[in-house]
Amino acid sequence: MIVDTFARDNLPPKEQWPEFRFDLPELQYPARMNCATVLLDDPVRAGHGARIAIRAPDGECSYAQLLAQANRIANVLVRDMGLKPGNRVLLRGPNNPMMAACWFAVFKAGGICVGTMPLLRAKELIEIVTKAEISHALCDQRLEAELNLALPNCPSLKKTCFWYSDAKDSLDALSKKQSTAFKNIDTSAEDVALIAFTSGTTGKPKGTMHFHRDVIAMCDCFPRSCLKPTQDDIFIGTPPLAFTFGLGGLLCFPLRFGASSALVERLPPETLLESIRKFRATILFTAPTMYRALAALWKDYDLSSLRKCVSAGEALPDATRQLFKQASGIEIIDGIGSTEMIHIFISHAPAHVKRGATGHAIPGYTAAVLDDNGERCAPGQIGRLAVKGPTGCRYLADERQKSYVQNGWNLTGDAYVMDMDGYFIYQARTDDMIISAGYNIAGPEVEGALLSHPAVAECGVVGVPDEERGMIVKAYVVLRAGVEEKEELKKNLQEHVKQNIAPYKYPREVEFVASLPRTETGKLQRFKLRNEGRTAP
Ligand code: 3UK
Repeated sequence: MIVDTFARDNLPPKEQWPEFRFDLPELQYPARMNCATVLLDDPVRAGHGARIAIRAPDGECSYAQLLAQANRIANVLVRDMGLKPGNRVLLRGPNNPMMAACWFAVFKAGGICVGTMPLLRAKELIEIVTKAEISHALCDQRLEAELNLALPNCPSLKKTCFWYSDAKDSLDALSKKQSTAFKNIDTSAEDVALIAFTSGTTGKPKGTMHFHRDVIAMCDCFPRSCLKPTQDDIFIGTPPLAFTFGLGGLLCFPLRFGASSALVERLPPETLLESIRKFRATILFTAPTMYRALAALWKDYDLSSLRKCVSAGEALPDATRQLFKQASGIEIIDGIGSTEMIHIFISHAPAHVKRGATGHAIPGYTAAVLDDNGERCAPGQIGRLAVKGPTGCRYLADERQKSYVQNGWNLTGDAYVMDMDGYFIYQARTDDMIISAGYNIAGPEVEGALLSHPAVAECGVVGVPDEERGMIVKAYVVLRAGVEEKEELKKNLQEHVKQNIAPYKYPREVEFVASLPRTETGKLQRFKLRNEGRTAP
């Protein structure tokens, strides 16, 4: 069925794959499956068509309507744009119903989705289009300018179509002329369905390849064991669909459980709270810093509909967990996931939370903390986090496959500790560990201590070079609105850290800043803070 074998041909050699495990009854999948059939056609066929699938500020759309629209777009892709199964399709747009329909249209036509964060610039688009040899693009009209800047340097990209546009050849106009029926391509469960580029903070982007089966497996692991959604749930959140955290939480999970998703394009804290209220959302997906911002504004909104909150993307400091719980009464579900693993693999149900811990390996996954020789560390000893399960890392033509996958394990690049009860406790990214005067210090632990001080809104802790100690701990601190930047407060914060964690970890330098550098996925860019430390007078 697959005509264009580029993705298959560029999978890593089998001996470099992680070990895949399908140890649960719900992970026994047929040899042939198309994830769009499972998530969209099947529920409509089963009589679920009239239920709402997507809610948006300008209206809602049922499962049947979403299916019809995805079918029309699939017809445009195949009949007007000449898409062949296996071709890569660039998807660009904010989270909205048309974007959702496009994802399914590509899956249905046997194409491979390559979602891109709305804020990416031409240079980054060129890298992605070139690396994945992308031939087609579906793009929100409002992002046209940046894509056009990239096009002259993207020779493989032959066909582009824009939506939310009045043009005669817009996706809107072309799809209206097409039939609402489409016969999905009969893909193998092991055909590549999407290539997700990592939001990595440094280096050339890596494309991670995921099969049709992986899309369904991500729905059958974390949500089933920790989130337990029902068909009445209304999902909402901030991650873009191009980030697999968002693709799962805001599109695939709701559909897998017959529920609905409220897609809102831009969600600064106030808009997010207003949208939760308006849509009566019940499940929220966002990043730790957003939970801090929400806690401060909570009392001004009626948020009684909200039942469950998921945090991922970076470590959830316990201070943030407690602050949010005081404001909302809700125990956040923390989960670590990665683009390579497609979604969350260590997490917890709200009732099994342990302060400071990410949780246990979720059913379907196995996790371990390994030392530099690949042996398991004793409980309490810091090592490298390793996981395996039904999903795993397959980079598109990339030497770095050998460092992410070793001896069948996926090594995420995180330093972790396992405690006596098997809880996994995050320390830092392995290359972010600070070594000061011979001591190993994890920046996030110091950040956690600072965040429990009432004057601190946000902070980032890194090691900066120091003649005497090799490195010293430096904290960049954003103060809460209304708090004055005083030398005295710096001393105060240092004292506060010494009172809360081992005193040698306290930040010898504290600098007040207006904001911290973050990626579009909410991650602190520590390398930028480190570079700043180097150039400071
Ligand atoms: C870090 C966390 C501590 C960790 C992601 C959920 O973040 C996602 O994917 P990325 O490829 O980054 C992966 C890395 O981010 N991280 C993520 N969550 C946590 N660290 N606690 C957490 N809860 O360093 C990891 O290796 O951008 C998250 C679902 C899908 C995803 N793609």
